[in-house]
Amino acid sequence: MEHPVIDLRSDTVTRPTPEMRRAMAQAVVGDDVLGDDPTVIDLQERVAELMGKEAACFVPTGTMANQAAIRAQTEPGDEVIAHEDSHIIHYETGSPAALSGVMIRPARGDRGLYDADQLDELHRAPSIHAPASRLVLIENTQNRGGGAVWPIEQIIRVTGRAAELGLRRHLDGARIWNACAATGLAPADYARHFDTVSCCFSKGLGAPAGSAVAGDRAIIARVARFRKMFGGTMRQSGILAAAALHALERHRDRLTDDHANARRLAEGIAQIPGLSIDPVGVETNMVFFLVGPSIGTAAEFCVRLRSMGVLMLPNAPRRVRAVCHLDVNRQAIDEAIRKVEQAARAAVLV
Ligand code: TLP
Repeated sequence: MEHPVIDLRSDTVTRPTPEMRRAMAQAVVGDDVLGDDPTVIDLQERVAELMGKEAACFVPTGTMANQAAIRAQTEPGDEVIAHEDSHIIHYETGSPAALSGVMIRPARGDRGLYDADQLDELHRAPSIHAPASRLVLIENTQNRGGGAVWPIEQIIRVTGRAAELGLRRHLDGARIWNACAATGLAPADYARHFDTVSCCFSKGLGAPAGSAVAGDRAIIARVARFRKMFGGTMRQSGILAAAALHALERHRDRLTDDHANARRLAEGIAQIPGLSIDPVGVETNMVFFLVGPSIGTAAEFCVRLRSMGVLMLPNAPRRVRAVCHLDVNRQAIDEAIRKVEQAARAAVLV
């Protein structure tokens, strides 16, 4: 491609910084399947501490984190309540059904959020006929909801009601770091309302791979067992854990830069005829905008943008997603706004 590429497809596209690579190269490693990789042990202890939990388990991906947590807390025939726009429904290849044999009962609400009344509606009384309601899932930040941050009061209401109904609670915290950066709350302020919490190091934090699940010792022992069953136990994974530790120490504070860039991008896009977005809805690093009929479909618009060196992803027939991250600075965002404007103008002229 003739232009330098500005890749806004996801915050997963970041490459490790030279300092991160150095930390990886210098990592002291062992065999984590045998339980003696010191850097993995350090990371798990650090995550447990940050989340205010007894233990944590390092896993290769966010998907495995969620799926091992679901498997550890359910039995086949159980039901999990999750928002209809949640990542586990849309992007985890049907694995709750395939790996845990559970059904998902979708909750509804704006921006991927729902409230305690949904639990009263969706929870099933014990019956010989019905699936057993077992687990409630919240995603924070909520990806398809626009990178929305759950208000802590709403989390307290939903998880409080879940506890009253005897349901376990899992937080898909792939981007919990963004939620913390946006609100100033600590990870433990969120985690204390859940039995298990997953988090990712390979998204906004910029590590090449890795996620974790935190919880009490008994549940994390089960998560580790299912990690093994699902094929996710690794050997000298201290190399990856070193990247995660580096990211936790160095890349959390800067997430507010990504949020400011996302807001700037949204404000720029809001000025462009044929595209629509409310910049006030951009709370974290994700920007979702609508493509009007004069421009074509979201997919066509992304193809045109790609030819101009800007990568974004169509997320629905008329909806495009752009995500800000470590590898795009403010200048790149300003350049992206110019290209989006050119692409929109060219589309209208066709
Ligand atoms: N999300 C990816 C894609 O899968 C869509 C992205 O580009 O946003 N929970 C949430 C909320 C996520 O957004 C993701 C990844 C995951 C879990 C899964 O993480 P990975 O990709 O590591 O399995």
